[in-house]
Amino acid sequence: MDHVLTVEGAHKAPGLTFAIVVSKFNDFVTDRLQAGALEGLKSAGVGTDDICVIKVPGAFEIPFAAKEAASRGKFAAVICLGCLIRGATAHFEYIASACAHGITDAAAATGVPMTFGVLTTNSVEEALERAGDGPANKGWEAAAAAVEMATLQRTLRHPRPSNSVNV
Ligand code: INI
Repeated sequence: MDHVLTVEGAHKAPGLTFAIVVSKFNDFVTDRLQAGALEGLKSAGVGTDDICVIKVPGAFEIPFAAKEAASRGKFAAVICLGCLIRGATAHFEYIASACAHGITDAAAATGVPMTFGVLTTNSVEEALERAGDGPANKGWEAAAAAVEMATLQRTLRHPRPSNSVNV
């Protein structure tokens, strides 16, 4: 097989700036997702001064704040964190769908990568399982994906001569 040019993001992003949009609904879970995201960014070499945490009431409000933050042109990526628990949420499907589509639309409209750390679980137990310590925490996972996408975008926009073919 001939060499195929492959471009991917990095796992470190020192000097890049990130927004974390966190919903306060079910904060016994989202506080843990936020802690995981902060740990994930720290392990990627992102400085505390390069992180802005933005709090919103619920998952439904995440896309609006994510789009506003991205529109400032200051953030390399936006990490979106929330928690919807099916058993406790009559309109679970509507909010989950609006949140996911809203974040997708906001990223497309602004050209700023956004990652999805919004839990949609059947129970409190399932939510807490995904918000524990270490890289298995979905906030950490969303932060790691944001680092990868922000650095991927940087590479795609400013390719080095050696990897500039077709990108
Ligand atoms: N928001 C959540 O983030 N998680 C939920 O489980 C939830 N429940 O259960 O309803 C929830 N509702 C609030 C919603 O996101 C909005 O904040 C509210 O409808 C006001 O617009």
